Amino acid sequence: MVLFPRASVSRCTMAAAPLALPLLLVLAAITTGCGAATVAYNDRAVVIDGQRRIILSGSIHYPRSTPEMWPDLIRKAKEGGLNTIETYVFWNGHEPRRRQYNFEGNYDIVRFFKEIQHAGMYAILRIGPYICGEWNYGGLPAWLRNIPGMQFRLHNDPFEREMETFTTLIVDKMKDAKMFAGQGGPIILAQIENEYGNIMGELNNNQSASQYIHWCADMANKQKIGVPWIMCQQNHHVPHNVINTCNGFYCHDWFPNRTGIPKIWTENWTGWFKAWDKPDFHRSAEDIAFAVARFFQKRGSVQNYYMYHGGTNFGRTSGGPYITTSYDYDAPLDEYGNIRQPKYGHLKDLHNLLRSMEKILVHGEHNDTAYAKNVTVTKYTYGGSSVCFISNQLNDTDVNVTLGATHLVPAWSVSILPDCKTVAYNTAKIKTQTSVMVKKANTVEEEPGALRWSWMPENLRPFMTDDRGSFRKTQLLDQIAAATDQSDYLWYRTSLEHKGEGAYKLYVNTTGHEIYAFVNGKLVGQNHSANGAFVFQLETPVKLQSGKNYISLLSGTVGLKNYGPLFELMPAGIAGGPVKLVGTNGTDIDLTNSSWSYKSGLAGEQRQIHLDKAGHKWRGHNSSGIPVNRPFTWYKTSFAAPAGDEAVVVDLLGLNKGAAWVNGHSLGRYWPAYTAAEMGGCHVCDYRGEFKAEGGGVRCLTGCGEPSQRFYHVPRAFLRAGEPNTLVLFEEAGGDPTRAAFRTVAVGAVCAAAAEVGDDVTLSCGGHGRVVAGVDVASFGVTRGSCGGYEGGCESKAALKAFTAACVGRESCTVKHTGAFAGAGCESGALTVQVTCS
Ligand SMILES: *[C@@H]1O[C@H](CO)[C@@H](O)[C@H](O)[C@H]1NC(C)=O
Ligand SMILES: *[C@@H]1O[C@H](CO)[C@@H](O)[C@H](O)[C@H]1NC(C)=O
Ligand SMILES: *[C@@H]1O[C@H](CO)[C@@H](O)[C@H](O)[C@H]1NC(C)=O
Ligand SMILES: *[C@@H]1O[C@H](CO)[C@@H](O)[C@H](O)[C@H]1NC(C)=O
Ligand SMILES: *[C@@H]1O[C@H](CO)[C@@H](O)[C@H](O)[C@H]1NC(C)=O
Ligand SMILES: *[C@@H]1O[C@H](CO)[C@@H](O)[C@H](O)[C@H]1NC(C)=O
Ligand SMILES: *[C@@H]1O[C@H](CO)[C@@H](O)[C@H](O)[C@H]1NC(C)=O
Ligand SMILES: *[C@@H]1O[C@H](CO)[C@@H](O)[C@H](O)[C@H]1NC(C)=O
Ligand SMILES: *[C@@H]1O[C@H](CO)[C@@H](O)[C@H](O)[C@H]1NC(C)=O
Ligand SMILES: *[C@@H]1O[C@H](CO)[C@@H](O)[C@H](O)[C@H]1NC(C)=O
Ligand SMILES: *[C@@H]1O[C@H](CO)[C@@H](O)[C@H](O)[C@H]1NC(C)=O
Ligand SMILES: CC(=O)N[C@H]1CO[C@H](CO)[C@@H](O)[C@@H]1O
Repeated sequence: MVLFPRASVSRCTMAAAPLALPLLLVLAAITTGCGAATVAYNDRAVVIDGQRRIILSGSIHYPRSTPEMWPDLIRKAKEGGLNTIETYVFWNGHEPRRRQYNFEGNYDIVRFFKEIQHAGMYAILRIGPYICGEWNYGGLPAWLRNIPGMQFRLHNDPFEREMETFTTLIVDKMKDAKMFAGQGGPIILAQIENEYGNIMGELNNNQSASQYIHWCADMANKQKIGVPWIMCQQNHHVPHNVINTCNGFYCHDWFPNRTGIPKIWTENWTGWFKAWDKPDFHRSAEDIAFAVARFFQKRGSVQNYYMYHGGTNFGRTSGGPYITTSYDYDAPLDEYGNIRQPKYGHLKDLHNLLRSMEKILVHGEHNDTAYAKNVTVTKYTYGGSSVCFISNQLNDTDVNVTLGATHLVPAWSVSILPDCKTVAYNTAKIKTQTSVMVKKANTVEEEPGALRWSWMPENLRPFMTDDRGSFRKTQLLDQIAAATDQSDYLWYRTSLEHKGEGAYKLYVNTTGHEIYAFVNGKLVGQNHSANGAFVFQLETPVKLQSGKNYISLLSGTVGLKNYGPLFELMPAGIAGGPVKLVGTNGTDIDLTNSSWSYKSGLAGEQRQIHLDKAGHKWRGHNSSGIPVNRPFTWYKTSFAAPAGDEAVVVDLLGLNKGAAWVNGHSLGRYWPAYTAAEMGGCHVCDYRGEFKAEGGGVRCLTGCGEPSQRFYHVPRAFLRAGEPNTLVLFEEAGGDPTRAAFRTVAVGAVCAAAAEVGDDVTLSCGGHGRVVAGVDVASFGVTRGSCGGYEGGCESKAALKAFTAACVGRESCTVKHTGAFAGAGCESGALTVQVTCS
């Protein structure tokens, strides 16, 4: 129900004069014509054009999708009940080399904000420019480290100068495009720095850190953007001229540090990111809805989902250390932009309800009453109307609460009563369908083995014997210092004279993330670090020949460190070694201070083999096929784009580790040979109780013991319809590409339940021309299995017949649960239906 008409904010309203609103700190008074909006705030809300607003925002990171996907993602966010889109700004993507900028393609940030504006939504610009974000180097360009005197994120001229230059560049771009609210644009809030509070704590709040955070706030305010600046997770030493905000899984018990500012939740984690050694994290729709409802129950008014769409780490400079190429995040929109049900729909229902109560929530008098231990009733009253929340924070006990009538509030849930009498929403009662997505083959051509491959060896020779490195040093250098992150790979080579033949153990002490060792051109060993264990060693037996011997080491990174105080001091590669040949009889040869020759990147990277240019000599198929399980091999195939408009993925099971490109566009790193760990949370899933991403309380994990990422997103924009497309792989560790296959992502099974007679059951195959092929289950008391594999309970012939008649052959259908469905012998109550789409 709607108690007040939705605040009709005219984007043409002129700014109210500050004096007319004495309680408001009016930050923007830019009234440059039609469309300009003022943005201010008070202790309850962000105030836009004099109206207190609820901000329901979702993070969508523009480089993690393609510009072609943006309008659809933003539209789905809006239809999901959001009114704001938030993004970080990705400095190292925009300035890969100093003063050489990239604002093209998926880095076209202005185009992204214009799409938000076209959709009629607000935007939050989180410049950082340090962003963490599970992004390579936390968003900072690696070249920063080569500037003398550089200390990241502390009070020093070199860092502050570069940070100000970049921040100003972004602000100016946004001003030029008239993207700030005062100019008629969508941006209502901007962020400087990111989660610095944690870092300050770890640095014992030292003076440089404190000066730096105040410098950040002053520098930001100097930019005169006309909208408030926020700082997230900065609970102490908060500069007076910014708003501090909360990040976390729950923020209801958090309040800002000073009065007069609203309660803003910048990162409400919808799930969790994935590392190469980890299974998939899932945050249930019930728990995230609980967290959001609790936040609004406790005076929250600005909340952002991190992430609303996670997306993909395309390109080697996207993903942070050990982060998978998929950045799905278990978000309401999946990696490919499909609606994830029931999470999306369950939150949409909540958003629509909260927005219908906007006026009361942001103006109302409020009263919290402890009904019982951990059971709280909150009443907001404004203009003679009231809305109520009942929260039950007990994690294992349902409670009956009398308010108007008696309401059963399940454990770990919040009920919302827009009239303080009837429950319109309970966070634990999901009415939305569950959709199970499948990866399907469309044509014979997409069956494994159908692709024809050619191949090419990576040319290792130059780094095996002769001396054609870029430079030499009698020291083992860190990879970032030596090569400024221009490639994942850095070659180190040295030589030594040996009298007679000798058997040794080659010992290399190195850091994130992998190492290959060659002696006299022959691969003798490899190793990689386990996630978390950054330092690791390679120990492998080697034989030296009489005379000159060459030791060639290839070090590789999988995303650079992105977090922690002084993370620029964290090395990558064989920083300082030692590298030794350990003799069998105690005679060691220490090579640490030998003359080392360096070369960044692979020969194939320099030759841009991924672009499949003329002149590259690919070797074709012969009767015995192509070499498989051969390290350092390039593979190429051509394929037809799958028909239709569903998302496309490539299944790389059988490959080991490397990188993939389609028509020259990077799909990111692949590593299907990495198996996700078995963890405690693999086999338990209960939404009740605090969600955790670490330690004992982890649950609801899937994909345990399976390849941590098998499918890789191929955006439609990378493909050409009606002509051959090229897939190029660089297989570093040795794998078999012949099993690779293209798939499309579609709704497979759909399930929904009706708790009571009279409830509507709506099922949808999600568009793209998919229709219900059959009704598999329509029964009472289903308890075993999950959607897609329900083992029916007590089957209702009447329900089966009704759903078959209404749904089969249709894209979507709605059937009312009637008393007639409960047949002989079947318990009445919850009815569960499962259909298959095709
Ligand atoms: C603050 O910490 C940084 C980094 O450890 C250090 O360089 C600096 O000397 C410290 N400053 C003070 C005043 O302790
Ligand atoms: C913020 O709150 C904490 C205690 O919760 C306090 O230590 C700190 O001084 C407060 N004020 C500022 C401006 O940080
Ligand atoms: C809050 O609600 C309780 C229970 O209805 C009532 O006893 C109390 O007087 C209210 N407090 C205020 C300040 O309105
Ligand atoms: C009550 O809620 C608090 C805060 O979430 C929690 O720490 C505590 O364990 C809860 N108590 C019970 C009995 O569930
Ligand atoms: C709540 O009340 C209903 C109706 O009186 C009763 O059947 C049910 O057992 C109660 N549940 C709890 C958890 O107290
Ligand atoms: C191995 O390298 C790391 C990182 O440079 C260093 O901290 C550690 O001391 C080294 N270990 C040995 C045994 O030298
Ligand atoms: C690889 O590194 C791990 C961890 O340092 C070590 O336990 C293992 O022995 C190493 N394997 C080889 C072949 O060096
Ligand atoms: C063993 O030690 C002797 C002398 O200490 C040395 O000459 C010989 O080369 C060593 N053998 C190996 C296999 O390292
Ligand atoms: C290598 O050089 C460093 C710095 O000069 C020195 O501290 C170290 O002892 C040397 N190591 C060996 C094995 O000579
Ligand atoms: C066929 O290709 C394989 C693998 O590259 C190679 O080992 C073999 O020599 C080739 N055979 C012919 C007849 O060219
Ligand atoms: C439920 O809460 C209790 C008391 O706070 C706690 O000991 C227990 O671990 C919680 N259970 C879950 C599943 O979170
Ligand atoms: C980085 C961060 O904010 N972490 C917090 C996330 O939320 C959990 C649970 O609320 C906290 O324990 C973390 O400290």
